[in-house]
Amino acid sequence: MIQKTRIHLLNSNQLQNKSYVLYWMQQSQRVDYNHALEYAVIESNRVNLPLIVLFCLTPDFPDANYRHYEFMAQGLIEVKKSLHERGINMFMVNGDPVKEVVLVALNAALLITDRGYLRLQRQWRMNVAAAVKCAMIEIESECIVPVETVSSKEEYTAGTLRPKIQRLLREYLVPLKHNSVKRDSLTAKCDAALFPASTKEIIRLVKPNMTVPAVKWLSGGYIAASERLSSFINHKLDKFGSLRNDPSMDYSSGLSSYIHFGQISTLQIALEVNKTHSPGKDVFLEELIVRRELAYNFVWYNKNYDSYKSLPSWAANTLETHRTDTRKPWYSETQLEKASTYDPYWNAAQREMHIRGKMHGYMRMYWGKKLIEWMSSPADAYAFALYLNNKYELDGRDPNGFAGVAWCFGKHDRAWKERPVFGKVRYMNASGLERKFDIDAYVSKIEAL
Ligand code: FO1
Repeated sequence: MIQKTRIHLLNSNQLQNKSYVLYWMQQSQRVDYNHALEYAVIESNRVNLPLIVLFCLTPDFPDANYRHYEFMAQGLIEVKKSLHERGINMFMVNGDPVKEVVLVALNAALLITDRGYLRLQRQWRMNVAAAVKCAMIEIESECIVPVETVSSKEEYTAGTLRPKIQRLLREYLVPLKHNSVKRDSLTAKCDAALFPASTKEIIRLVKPNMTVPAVKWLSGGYIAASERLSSFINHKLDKFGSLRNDPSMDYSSGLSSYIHFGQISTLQIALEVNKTHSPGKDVFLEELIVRRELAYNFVWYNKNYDSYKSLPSWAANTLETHRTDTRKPWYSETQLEKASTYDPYWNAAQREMHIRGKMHGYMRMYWGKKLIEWMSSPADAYAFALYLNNKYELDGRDPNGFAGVAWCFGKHDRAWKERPVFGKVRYMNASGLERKFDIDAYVSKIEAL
């Protein structure tokens, strides 16, 4: 079932007398648990036209490099195969979506897309909707509860968002079934379309910035994501509540990169986890639903989500009051990027991100806090944290990444006892890591990479 609140008309155009229904797949790069795809299937059956799916490779996606395109391409090749098994043809184009999607939509009776939450994704959709002749409909599939249904404003903390989401879960935490396709599109024609059959071909088309290598330990796509999900439920979920924060252990789900590219749906993950009676279930669902959808609320309602200006006034004011406090030591951006500080824990975290494209969740907080301490101003620290996160993390350039960086500077948190440099923003230090964890074991693990 596709709840009405997931459906948004992006223009007031009519259905056109053309040859196909077009689904521009962008955010939700998957075949299972994709409300936009199912809606497109239902509509194409209703108007008795074949459905074709289009993905637009955008070579200059902000801050993206080879590491990210490789992972995304692995997923797309799988999507193409799975769509084919359902009788749906998938085409790709390469370039600016506003130009490319509009061209392919010239022959579309109806254009469907999924919802994207970041500024650029929203601009793309607005511009495409204004340029096409056919009706364009957006279906929200990335949030378990649609972002505007949960709340009509930016929320202060998880505490204010949680009850609003929880009371809607009964309605939204429900399975989504495949609809069968009446008219297949396997022989449908689409001008200007490309058919890359391998990740290599996709990379050849995109020609990404090659400065950051692909990761070796994780490959993209729904199959790998589903295997990871089962293995997480079977082997890690029970201890997730007690051990997820320990950097020397590996109790995270490892799903965030797949979620970032829409390769697996959080709705599917939540339903699978919900079936268990595991003691880790509630803590996991809090992170997967409440914390993640708080990040979506943040990027949706705060137009400065990728800037220091996004901070609540108490945090901005207290950091400003302490802006001229002495920073000692002080590191240059090069020293930081090369993980050459005096702090072995921070260096290990930076190295982990650099090599694996994924820093342990607890270390992400410590890592961000130290930038406040070591850089010339909090605004510089904020911009640099985002730069590193977006460049190296597989799941950077994402609402969770923007909210995670903002949290280090006080967003979604409360005021603490005032101290130098941080003011009332929460402080974290190395002795906390030493007290709580076998942090040297974490350092050794990273040194061995
Ligand atoms: N979306 C696209 O529609 N086309 C792309 O070529 C593309 C590249 C890309 C590279 C890195 C990255 O992090 C995201 C990228 N995205 C692309 C968007 C992505 O799939 C998500 O929709 C957004 O990042 C939102 O989180």
